[in-house]
Amino acid sequence: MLTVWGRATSSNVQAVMWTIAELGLESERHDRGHAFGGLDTPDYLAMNPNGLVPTVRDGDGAPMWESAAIVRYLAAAYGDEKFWPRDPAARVQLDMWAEWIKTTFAPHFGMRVFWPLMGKAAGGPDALDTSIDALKPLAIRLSVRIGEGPYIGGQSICFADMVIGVQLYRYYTLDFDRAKTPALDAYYARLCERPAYREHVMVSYESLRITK
Ligand SMILES: N[C@@H](CCC(=O)N[C@@H](CS)C(=O)NCC(=O)O)C(=O)O
Repeated sequence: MLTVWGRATSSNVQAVMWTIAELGLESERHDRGHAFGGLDTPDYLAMNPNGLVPTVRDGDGAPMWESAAIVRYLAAAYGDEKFWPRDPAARVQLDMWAEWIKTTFAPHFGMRVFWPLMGKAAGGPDALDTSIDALKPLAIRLSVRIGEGPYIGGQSICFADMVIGVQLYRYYTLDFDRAKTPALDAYYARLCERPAYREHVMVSYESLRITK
């Protein structure tokens, strides 16, 4: 049994919950973070000294944090060869895109586009427009890589899709000027057909809107 601490509106929690669901694993999730609080207690900090979500325990195992590391753990521990290729040379071709979206696309999209559109000060009158423009080549790069897909690794969904796909619900549902990326659009549409994606990733983020 996996225990997950973290609110359903956190994209990092969503990546973990989506992976758990795709792998058909049993889990229980406890709301923590944002309006739920609970990240600064000694007990929580003993599990995750960052005071962030998600935190996960697999049975009596040591607590894990960092969502992409947790996705990789789950994939390696419970995924089949398609979900977690055992050949490092094959796996890195997928993992480099998982790492890229987490370290290149997501920070740019999250901090410079998502949060300003959700009411956070954008840092100057043209900052949001500039950031939206700068996001376009990143989306095009990912779209070219996805190509016909249907998934990042080809015919079967894998661990890297969890890290990549979790970013796309907000990307496609916010109202802003996106790059023309037919292959990425089709990839997102395929993800939206997956029950586990719909349940764990297509979650309203309205409660995160900053109103003051
Ligand atoms: N790199 C970490 C980032 C964790 C993180 O920033 N989590 C956010 C939610 S997405 C958080 O805990 N925010 C504080 C809160 O929810 O109260 C990961 O991928 O797990």
